Amino acid sequence: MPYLVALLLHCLPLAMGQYDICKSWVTTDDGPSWEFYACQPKAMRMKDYVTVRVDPAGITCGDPPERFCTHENPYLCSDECDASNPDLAHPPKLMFDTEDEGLATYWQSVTWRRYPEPLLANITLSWNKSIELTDDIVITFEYGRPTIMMLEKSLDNGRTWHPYQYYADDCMEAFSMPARRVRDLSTTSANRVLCTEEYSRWAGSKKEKNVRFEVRDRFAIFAGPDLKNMDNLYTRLESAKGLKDFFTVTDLRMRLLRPALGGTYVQRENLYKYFYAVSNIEVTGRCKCNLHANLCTFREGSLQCECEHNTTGQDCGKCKKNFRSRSWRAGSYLPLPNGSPNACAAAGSAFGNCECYGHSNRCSYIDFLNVVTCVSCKHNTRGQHCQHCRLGFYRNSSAELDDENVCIECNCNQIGSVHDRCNETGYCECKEGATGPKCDDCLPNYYWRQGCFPNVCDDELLLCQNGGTCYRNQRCLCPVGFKGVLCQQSRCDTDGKDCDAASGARASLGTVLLGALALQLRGCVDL
Ligand SMILES: *[C@@H]1O[C@H](CO)[C@@H](O)[C@H](O)[C@H]1NC(C)=O
Ligand SMILES: *[C@@H]1O[C@H](CO)[C@@H](O)[C@H](O)[C@H]1NC(C)=O
Ligand SMILES: *[C@@H]1O[C@H](CO)[C@@H](O)[C@H](O)[C@H]1NC(C)=O
Ligand SMILES: *[C@@H]1O[C@H](CO)[C@@H](O)[C@H](O)[C@H]1NC(C)=O
Ligand SMILES: *[C@@H]1O[C@H](CO)[C@@H](O)[C@H](O)[C@H]1NC(C)=O
Ligand SMILES: [Ca+2]
Repeated sequence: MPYLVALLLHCLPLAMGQYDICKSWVTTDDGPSWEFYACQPKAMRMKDYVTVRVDPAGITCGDPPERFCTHENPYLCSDECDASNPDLAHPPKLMFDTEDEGLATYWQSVTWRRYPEPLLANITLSWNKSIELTDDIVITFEYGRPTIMMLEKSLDNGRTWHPYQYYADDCMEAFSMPARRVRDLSTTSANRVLCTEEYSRWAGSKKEKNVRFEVRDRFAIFAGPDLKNMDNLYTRLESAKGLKDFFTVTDLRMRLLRPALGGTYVQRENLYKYFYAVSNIEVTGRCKCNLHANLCTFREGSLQCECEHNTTGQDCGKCKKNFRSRSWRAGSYLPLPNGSPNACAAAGSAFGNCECYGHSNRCSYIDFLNVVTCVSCKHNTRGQHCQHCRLGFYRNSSAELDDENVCIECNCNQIGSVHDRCNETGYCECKEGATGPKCDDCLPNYYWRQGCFPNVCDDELLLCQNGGTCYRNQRCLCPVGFKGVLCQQSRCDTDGKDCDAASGARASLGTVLLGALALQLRGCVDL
């Protein structure tokens, strides 16, 4: 029975198509064991998981209620949009509902009654998850497709936006770009952003409703017209720089820049027939899981990969804790047909037991020591297993050994410390008089001036005398007539000339001081 299960699982990759399973239990000569493969989730209807935002405020019709006409019947304006009436309202969510046969439900904008001011609307779709497109984006417009619009995409949850495709009935006029078709692109230009005129010309509002972003046509450049040769596409996705990212989005934005005109000119006398109405936005794609998951589920309001290969994160973009003996890598479509899982490895399991805690990808054998050692330890680590911190760094006690933040810089004060090394708790070795973890403070009775120096004067033991004042513990400012470190010495003691000069300054001194000075002066004259 176990053999049968093994056999069944082993056959699954073929039965289910490429990259559908992440691992299987296989029997080899050494007995049964797990085999791992690159894997990806199935493509899904992404409109079911999207959040939408329509800008600017007030662009949705019906508040206040408004009548509108159609291009087919421009003078019979009997249709009404009223946001307060569910039967007549056209809110954004109707772009993502499931349509009943034949009855389109749609979001609708206000009419172009402010012409010639442009009628602009942004429809922004957000998934809060990277998605890889697998089929065309199809936007369905009731009552005519815009004559100018633009598709933009974001790869970073809406922080930055990039043009994806331009659409106009005249590309040169609208965007100063030549009109091109995706079908004419080549293998080297498969990810070019272009302007197309295929979806903007007037063809009767009932006839051609769809605006496409042609994912299949771009895939077909590599995989052939019926996408039969997917192996070639997967090979190219691995090797061609930027090609995978071109089909990856977290957000999409349709910038509607000019509505359908139904003719060459805007008829000013009947502006109620110009507006946007979108009944459906179809986005088909799969969660981007870096080839480390074959399931993607909707949890806590967002899509999340169910990561295998001991990876974790919304996109399986990092290794699980304790599985960081080498750096994380995405799985690869190559070699065909099962790809490489590039699984994260448990501590101590890879590289012939040379553990590097994820700080190095390379080990080397040192012959004369007979040891295997990690090479080029990153993140300021060092040692045979990158298990120590480099000199000038100390161990972050709240981080695991395989954490990128495991080593913290000592940051010793260059002047106050003996060298730039510190002990295991980050304390630097201080020069005389300096203190603090980084040696940037002075001990009591020391003052800071390009290092710590013993106080010359203070308020306690080293008092300035004879009315002198202590300047920043560095020196006494002595009254005229006194000198010495603490102003303890009269200038007259050594040099009679200074005494005369001092008498001229009497007026500027306080009375008490003056008395003392007068006494001293008298003594001086007596001599
Ligand atoms: C639409 O979005 C673009 C940025 O992608 C912004 O510059 C523009 O002002 C927006 N237009 C409206 C009508 O909100
Ligand atoms: C986006 O997804 C992340 C990861 O699942 C989640 O933590 C975050 O709350 C989500 N943000 C929003 C706005 O839904
Ligand atoms: C992931 O870790 C588990 C538990 O240690 C192990 O059984 C499994 O084989 C690992 N998977 C891969 C792909 O390395
Ligand atoms: C220490 O490691 C923790 C856990 O990784 C991190 O959050 C913190 O920022 C690190 N501390 C410093 C000072 O780098
Ligand atoms: C580091 O130095 C400080 C200050 O000298 C000391 O208090 C601490 O115990 C030392 N830590 C270790 C681990 O030696
Ligand atoms: Ca609809």
